[in-house]
Amino acid sequence: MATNSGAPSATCPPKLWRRRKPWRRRIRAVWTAAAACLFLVGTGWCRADVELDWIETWSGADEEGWQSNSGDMTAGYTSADGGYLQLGFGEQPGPPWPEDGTAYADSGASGGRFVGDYAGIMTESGQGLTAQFDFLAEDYLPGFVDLFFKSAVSGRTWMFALPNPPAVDTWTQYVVNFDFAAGWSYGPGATEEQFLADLADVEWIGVHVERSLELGEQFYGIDNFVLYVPEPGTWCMLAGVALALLVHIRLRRRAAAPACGVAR
Ligand SMILES: [Ca+2]
Repeated sequence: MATNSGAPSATCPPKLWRRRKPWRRRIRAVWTAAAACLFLVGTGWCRADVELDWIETWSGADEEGWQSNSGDMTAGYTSADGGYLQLGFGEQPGPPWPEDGTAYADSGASGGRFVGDYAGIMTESGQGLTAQFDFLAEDYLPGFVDLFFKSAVSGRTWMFALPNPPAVDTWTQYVVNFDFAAGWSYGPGATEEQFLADLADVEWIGVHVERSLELGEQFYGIDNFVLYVPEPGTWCMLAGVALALLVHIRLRRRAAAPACGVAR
């Protein structure tokens, strides 16, 4: 007489496993996937600090936490052109003085998406990290435009000099690689070893502007600021998709397996 003792056989899994309902297996699969994702975040594969490919468009009707580090320059929201961060210098009585300032994002700006461990991203991706933003000179061409970042590792502020925009009232896109050889420096004696070490903890990143020597009030703009390197984000997305697909395939195969005398 055939019995259902629960003992494993070549065609049927153990009784306890066979008694589990499909919805319980699905819940367990979801918990497994969640644990895997937490593991990936914990080991740095999916970074929680720097958010790659996230674009600050200033479409939320405020400064998104970005601020000016200088009393010479204001950093405020404007709704013009769909919203951007507007940097302003007041009228000077003369003689002209090259006022400057940096509009920066720290851990309190844009959800802290632009600060953290840049070096880790570069190591994991095996490629460089890139910053990109659009810049507008509304009335006058600036004296200088630079990309700055301050490292919490050393306290040093690194600078990358950008070419002046070609014309006023036209948006110019700047793309800057975090490649020491491209021209990053904090001053005499700067080395690539220091640069890479300092990228391990970026305290803030920002756009430095020195005003035109014209005496009149003048405004500049920043928009669409983003950090990106394709590989890490794409890798995690693909890993997540592959994991979900694997779970789905296993569930489908188990659902299609012989019932072995156990009601489902
Ligand atoms: Ca915008």
